[in-house]
Amino acid sequence: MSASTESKLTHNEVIKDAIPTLAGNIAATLQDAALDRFSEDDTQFLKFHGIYQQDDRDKRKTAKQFMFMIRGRIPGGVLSGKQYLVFDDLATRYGNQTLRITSRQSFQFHGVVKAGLGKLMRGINDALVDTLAACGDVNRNVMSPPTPATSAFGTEVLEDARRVSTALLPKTKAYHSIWVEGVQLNLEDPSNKDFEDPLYGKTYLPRKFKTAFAIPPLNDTDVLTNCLGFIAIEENGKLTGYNLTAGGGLGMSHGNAETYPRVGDVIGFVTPGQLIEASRAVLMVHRDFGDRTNRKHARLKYVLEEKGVEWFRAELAKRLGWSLAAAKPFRFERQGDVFGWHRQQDGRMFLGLYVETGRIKDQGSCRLMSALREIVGRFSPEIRLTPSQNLVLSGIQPSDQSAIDAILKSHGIDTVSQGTILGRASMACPALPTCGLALAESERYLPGLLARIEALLAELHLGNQEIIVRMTGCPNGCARPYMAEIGFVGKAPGKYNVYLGGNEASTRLNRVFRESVKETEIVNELRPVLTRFSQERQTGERFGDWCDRVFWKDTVSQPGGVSKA
Ligand code: SRM
Ligand code: SF4
Repeated sequence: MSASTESKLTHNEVIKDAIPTLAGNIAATLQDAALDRFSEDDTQFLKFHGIYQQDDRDKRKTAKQFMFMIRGRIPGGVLSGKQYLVFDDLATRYGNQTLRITSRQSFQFHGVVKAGLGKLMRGINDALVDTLAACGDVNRNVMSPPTPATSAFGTEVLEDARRVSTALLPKTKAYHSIWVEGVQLNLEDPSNKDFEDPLYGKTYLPRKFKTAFAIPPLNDTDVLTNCLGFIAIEENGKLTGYNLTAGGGLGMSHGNAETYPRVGDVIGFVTPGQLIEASRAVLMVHRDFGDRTNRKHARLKYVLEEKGVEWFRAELAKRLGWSLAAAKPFRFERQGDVFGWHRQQDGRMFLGLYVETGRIKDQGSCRLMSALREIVGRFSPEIRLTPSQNLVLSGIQPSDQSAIDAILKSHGIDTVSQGTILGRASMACPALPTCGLALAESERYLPGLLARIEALLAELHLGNQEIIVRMTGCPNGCARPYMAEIGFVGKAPGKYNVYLGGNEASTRLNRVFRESVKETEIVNELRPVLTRFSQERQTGERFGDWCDRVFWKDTVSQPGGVSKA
């Protein structure tokens, strides 16, 4: 690195270069009971270990109360019953007595204080799950279709997702040393002293990297919003390979036109045998061409947008020594989860459970956390977390169905009518009080807002109309609001930008409709548009498609962008 390049690099680049093991001073701080938090630099390293230092924002006015969010690496979102019970126990003992299903099929623990951090991390690893690379400038949790009945080759796709997840893991021994052995990484050992990751190099990626698999016609993983996507291709009832997509991503910043959400491009076709090599090559293009001087402009999507698809194909071919075959035809029709009881390919049953805003908890008469503990303890189903923050219990014997229904019923959950029509198709990010970046409420606010929108829809005789609604507390896009039929993006306390026009297949970005709308005005702003929709829609037409066909026809608002009107 020359001195001039170095001076332009972000601080994250400088510290990764200085400590490529990612060990920082974490082990020493962990053992120092007098400290309630880690240093600024160590908080950056902690992310690579799946840990975020946060503080309770509800309590900021009195004093900063530090706490930790821990995110699992759970490829495809699949856990055994035993592993689930460990997660439940750890959340109860060291967290805030809830488990948060994430929009990438993982679990997050919230509210863990430093004294409990080491024990919680040890517990996760003892259950043969880990949190390595759940956050940080590396490949994150790999998504795979969660529904056991999706297709005959769902298991093959899950195995491929797990292979890719393993192949793209960083190789530092710091994670094992700190969290499993409970000791500082031994820097006398030359393999640690001179460590450089064989795939990522010393400075890892310029930014996070995300990978997902999907099996058409279902796009339940929102595959096109990922840096790297694999769309399963079936020929004569067999999985022959995948169309590789690249350059999707959603994060943006308010008022910064150089940042924007982007739908990935279809690059070409790979066989299952070429999957790992191709994944590594895409990651290396990000490693070598991503912007290391500006973290807001560092995602792979900007490389694709600025250098173009043809350049990207050629760059991949250069690294692979072969060119990707032409992409095969495919078609996405819908996203979303399957709820209630269904038969699996193997004759056993699975149960899709709606989890409001992804939060497994006991609250009032709805005691989902206790119900799951009892069901998993007795019947040991497999647990599958969905990319829409819901849950599937799978591998259940048909004879156990009624007992499971009875347990859920006694905990206030009816498996036949779960949630509301909007609730089931919605997502919200955690936002306040845990997220340090939140500008407005999301998880705590969306359910009440949905009830008000549902009342409006009933008034307009649209009560049976599913509309995909997603909300985030800031423009980073964690609940993928830019793909929703109605997206709410936090702008300031009590204010949201409103987006309209995503589609059911999640292949189209929506557009900004109104900016900085006050909470109290949201329903009033939606009323005229939904009224027109009720009057002008074609038979069976969805709200997002109507917006795209009619409402946005004469507008200058750009997909995913900010209105120029
Ligand atoms: Fe996210 C940062 C939560 C999926 C884009 N995200 C954060 C942090 C860690 C805040 C922070 O950096 O301090 C949030 C923690 C909140 C909390 O208290 O728990 C957070 N993101 C989440 C989760 C839990 C939201 C959810 O409702 O489930 C999701 C965890 C997924 C997982 O298991 O790995 C989550 N985040 C996403 C997604 C959706 C996806 O990946 O499919 C996106 C948009 C897609 C993308 O990456 O482009 C997303 N999160 C971001 C960004 C913007 C990145 C960018 O390119 O600009 C940030 C901010 C950052 O990285 O600096 C962010
Ligand atoms: Fe936090 Fe913003 Fe992500 Fe919501 S979208 S979790 S507020 S970073």
